[in-house]
Amino acid sequence: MPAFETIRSDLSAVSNTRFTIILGDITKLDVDAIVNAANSSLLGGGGVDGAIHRAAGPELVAECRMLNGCKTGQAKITRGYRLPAKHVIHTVGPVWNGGGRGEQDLLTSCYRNSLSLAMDHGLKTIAFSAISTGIYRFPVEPAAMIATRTAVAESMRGGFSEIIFCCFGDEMAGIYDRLLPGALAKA
Ligand code: AR6
Repeated sequence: MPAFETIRSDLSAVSNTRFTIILGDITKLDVDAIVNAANSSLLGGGGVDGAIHRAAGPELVAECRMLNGCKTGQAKITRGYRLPAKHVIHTVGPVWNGGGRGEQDLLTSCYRNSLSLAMDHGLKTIAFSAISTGIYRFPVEPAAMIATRTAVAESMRGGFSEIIFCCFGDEMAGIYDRLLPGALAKA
């Protein structure tokens, strides 16, 4: 079985960035940066965070220890160590508490700040995990809407050759596949 499968790949006419939906394990992707759904300690955890730390090796947590954590909605960057990805951007998504506590704005900030950090480092290819949609319980459809719309909007600032949405499961991939064309059309 392949480590990942491309579901859709569309070139944005406006920003010249390719937007790709991949089904599979983000730790296998050979890109400039993968985006980790971290917690505010940045010292590892379950879900995709655990998978990334396991694949990157203990050097990753050693570098993370020097970062003094990260606030919800913010992002910090490290090297990728034993991962095929050159860097890891760690962002802390909001815990879903019904939607009345600024969760949507905080999730938008995660995507915006991750892309801005990548841009500051001159990175061209970036793959996002579906921030907050696992242990933090953010509903998948609105989360995917925020992810696709924010990434398309931020790509207008230029610099990215490819932005990947890495989906862990068919249902998630199907939702992104349905929403991405609309986000690109609105650009
Ligand atoms: N590759 C791609 N996506 C994955 C992978 C993988 N290997 N593994 C899981 N996912 P979660 P959160 C998907 O729970 O909701 C951690 O303990 C998963 O299916 O990893 O932001 C942190 O330390 C889901 O769609 O992150 C925090 O404490 C998505 O990644 C907390 O969980 C995000 O799920 C963060 O919770």
